[in-house]
Amino acid sequence: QAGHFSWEKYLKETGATAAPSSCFKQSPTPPLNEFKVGMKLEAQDPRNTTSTCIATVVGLTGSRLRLRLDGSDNKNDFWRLVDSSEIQPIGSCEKSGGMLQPPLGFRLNASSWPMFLLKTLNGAEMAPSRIFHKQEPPAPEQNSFQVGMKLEAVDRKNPHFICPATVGALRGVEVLVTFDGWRGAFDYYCRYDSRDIFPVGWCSLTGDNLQPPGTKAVLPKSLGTPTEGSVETPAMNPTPTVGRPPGQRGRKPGRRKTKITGPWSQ
Ligand code: MLZ
Repeated sequence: QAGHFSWEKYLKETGATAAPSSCFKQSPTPPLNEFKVGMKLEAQDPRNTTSTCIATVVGLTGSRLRLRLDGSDNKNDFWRLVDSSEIQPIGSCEKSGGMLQPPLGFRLNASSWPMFLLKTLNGAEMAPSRIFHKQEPPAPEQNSFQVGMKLEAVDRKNPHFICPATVGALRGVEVLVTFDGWRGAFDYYCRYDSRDIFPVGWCSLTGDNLQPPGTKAVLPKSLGTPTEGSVETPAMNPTPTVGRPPGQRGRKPGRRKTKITGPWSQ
């Protein structure tokens, strides 16, 4: 299913243009991913960004790593580009005078952290420093996106997915990322230099898995009512994406309908 989406045809059909790669804070040639499942590294705790923690690579997808913080559960995995500044080799934290912290939601008693850390690192397969990328690509000088331009973007509600998207609006240094075919349920604003947005063709270059656009028609605001006659795909999305207040659209919290399986799961 995913393999059948063609940007070339899609851009023709929609008469849209791709955002030029100079708009993005991404490397023109995607960074090589030489990590292996099981390798350990240091990562910022996404839920507590002042903490540096130990993480294990639990999956690989294109230029991204699926990471799990050691001592955390398997419900809070997160994805990072291999050239992210939020990951570094084990030992970096100590070198710069810091201390490794337990993740938010550490499943043991806080007092057992030092011993847990010792055991975790003992005999661990540490990702070698040479496979890390020295620095993130530079950010473009300004927000040069334009409304209507197409791109590929991480679905932040389902961050294992990268999906076709369109710039829906501009707001200073921010861009509104709208997901094609999903009627707004997954849309978000991000900075123009966010690491979650990529030029058209990124996934095919990196081997990441680009999702096809959704099948829900976006109607003009004046016509959009909870009963609009759009193409529904009940198997994919049994929850209506309109008719609930903004901010509560999309999947209901805590009720994931899609079981995540695939090359990214352990
Ligand atoms: N079918 C799932 C995932 C939707 C992904 C949309 N990405 C823009 C759901 O409805 O939650």
